[in-house]
Amino acid sequence: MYKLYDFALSGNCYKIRLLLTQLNLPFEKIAVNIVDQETHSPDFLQKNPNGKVPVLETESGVFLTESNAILTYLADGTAFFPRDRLEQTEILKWLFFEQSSLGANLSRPRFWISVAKQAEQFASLIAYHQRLGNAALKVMNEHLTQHPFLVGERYTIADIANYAYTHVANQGGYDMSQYPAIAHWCDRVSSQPNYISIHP
Ligand SMILES: N[C@@H](CCC(=O)N[C@@H](CS)C(=O)NCC(=O)O)C(=O)O
Repeated sequence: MYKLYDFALSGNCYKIRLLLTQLNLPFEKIAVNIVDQETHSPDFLQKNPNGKVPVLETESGVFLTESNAILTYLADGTAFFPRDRLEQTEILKWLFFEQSSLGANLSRPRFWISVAKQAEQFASLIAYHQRLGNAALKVMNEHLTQHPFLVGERYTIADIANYAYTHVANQGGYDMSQYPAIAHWCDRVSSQPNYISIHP
């Protein structure tokens, strides 16, 4: 059985919980508290020298890291990552978009505002990330006015990766009423079979 080194509030960990569940793959969750710096213990650093969750341990004891890389590993050979070369490239484009333009700009304000409750202390960094995050959300919203899902008119790991932090962006002070196409897409994602919420 897979073992997922997991932090419950993390969108990056949620991506993996959601896909494992939608693939009907059983897994054991091992809680790692990032607030208490557990990702920097010598034992954890053996699993991921970069000191971050999620980490997925395979049945043969290999430790996989980087949430979007783990998604491609799990989805390989399934409808969540279709074989077509162009579709795969489009999916990878949205996985890289999430890592380079979206995820951290949504997750950092969310962490400071809703988890650490340090909004005042981090006000200027929050504003910096929100400016970049809004630019990325605008790109997604425009794409989703023309398409029901990010790639190939169907639900794939591109949607899972980008949904994880977008659907809770309001917790990072984002005004999501500016993005109606994203709201409809979130409804389509949450209606998929075997959907689970980010909240355990
Ligand atoms: N690019 C990585 C980012 C992982 C990441 O930032 N994980 C956070 C939780 S969401 C973490 O473990 N932070 C602890 C730390 O950096 O000390 C991924 O997609 O997996």
